Amino acid sequence: MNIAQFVPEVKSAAEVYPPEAQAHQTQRWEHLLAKFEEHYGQPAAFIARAPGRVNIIGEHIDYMLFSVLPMAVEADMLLAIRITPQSSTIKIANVLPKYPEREFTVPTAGSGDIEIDGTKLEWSNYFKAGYRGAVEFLRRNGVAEASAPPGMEILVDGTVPSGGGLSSSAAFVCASALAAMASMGVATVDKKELVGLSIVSERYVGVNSGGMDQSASVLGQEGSALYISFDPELTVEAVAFPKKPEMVFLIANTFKTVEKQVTGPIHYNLRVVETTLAAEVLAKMLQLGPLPEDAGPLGASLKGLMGLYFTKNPSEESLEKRLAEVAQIAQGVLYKQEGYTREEIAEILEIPVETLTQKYMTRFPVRAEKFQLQARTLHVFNEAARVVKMYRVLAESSQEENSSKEVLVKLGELMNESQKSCKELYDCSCEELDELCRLAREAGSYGSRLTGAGWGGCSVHLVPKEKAEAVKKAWLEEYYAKLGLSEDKLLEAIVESKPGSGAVLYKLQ
Ligand code: NG1
Ligand code: MG
Repeated sequence: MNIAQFVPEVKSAAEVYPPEAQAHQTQRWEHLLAKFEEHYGQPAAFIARAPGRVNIIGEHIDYMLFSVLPMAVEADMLLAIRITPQSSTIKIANVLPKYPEREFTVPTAGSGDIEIDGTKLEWSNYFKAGYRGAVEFLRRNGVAEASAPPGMEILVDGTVPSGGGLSSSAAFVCASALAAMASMGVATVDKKELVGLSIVSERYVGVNSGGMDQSASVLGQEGSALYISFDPELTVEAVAFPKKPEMVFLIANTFKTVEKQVTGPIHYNLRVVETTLAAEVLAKMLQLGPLPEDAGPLGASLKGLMGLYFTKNPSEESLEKRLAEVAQIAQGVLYKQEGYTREEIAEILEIPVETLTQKYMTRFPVRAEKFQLQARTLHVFNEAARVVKMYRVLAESSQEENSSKEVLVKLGELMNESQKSCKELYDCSCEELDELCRLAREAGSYGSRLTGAGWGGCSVHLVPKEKAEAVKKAWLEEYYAKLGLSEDKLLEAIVESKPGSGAVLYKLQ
């Protein structure tokens, strides 16, 4: 399916959430609007809303342009907004006092970009990033208001845990871009444009992000997971999980938070560099010629490499088989299991080390002695194949009224294999995530894995409905009890998640 949809304007909170959540969410929206008026002395004119997401399978492959299978969740970021045309100041506050109120001046066409220091952990950076992306987008498209945008007053209420793997960052960036557009008089926003500009925006915050989170947040559909592809263009297909036998997705937070702004150089941004360099090294060693340059966050991608390989070596095999073939080739070519130094990579690519550093490690710096090209590449190709397998199993089982338990077992196995690969090949799990997965499986989960970037944050579990209580009990007694959590925090620990709808703009009369 191609995306030619616009972000809808809704008339009430109730339109956005599943029936059982509507009463509670309506109260939350009303509370936000009341707080807004109390804080700024005038009523708000809009609410921009964008949800978090949970990734079911396809981890760390979006930035290599392979398809992923996430779903939007109910937890979201709400921005209540008033436009202040007489002022050139944007004020942004949060219902949670731990996020202090901030103020900055709107950028006019001559005044340069809004400054964002991506090396600092500052909550309003995410707003600024989405805002800046929207301004740049509108200027490119000749929207007059974008050369001198009006001031705004904003109050934020978010229920997506931060640093928790449910992508509070993308939810915040997408909602902010939407808010910015509303302030500049843009009533209808093409979803695909919003996704595209939000991906670029998130990179202003210092993370060399892929496109999964922003796509899921904007394109979410109630009741469906999303099969999202990025190449050759962004497409999304709704996929349903079997209704029978009954199953639930449980999300369990490790409460180990990871802030990518801080750990990027040894975790997330480093993985983007490793996989990009793996694509370059493979292209060189296999004498495939130059890779397509405009694709991944740093240019080359493993999907681009694979495309080039099969252009030169045409194959009639299925996508899974072709992925297995390139994985096998990569294993042989990138044979150094201890990893590659900068010098070794520069030599293979026949460029000076300085050029290598400048091209791949300057805008998003990384710290590493050795680059693990083989292990990372194997994860990417195999994980991409698991996504395709899951998609096929789901497409086949959705034809049937009653699918069998074996279908759920198969889906669970794919999730378990994904976790193993994230841990062993991608090195992005941690003890806490492993422990939550182990406890869940022992209590009856079919499939358990980390979700999002990993190294902490949340885990996701496919659990037969009748085992859900047992799994929760095991976590509470054997994991959460040790953390000494407050009651509030404990309530946030485990979420039973249903696929939710995507970003919207709520216009008050
Ligand atoms: P989280 O950790 O949820 O922000 C990140 C990336 C995704 C994707 C996953 C790993 C950002 C904004 N998001 O998700 O694009 O690469 O890690 O699959 O960086
Ligand atoms: Mg994030």
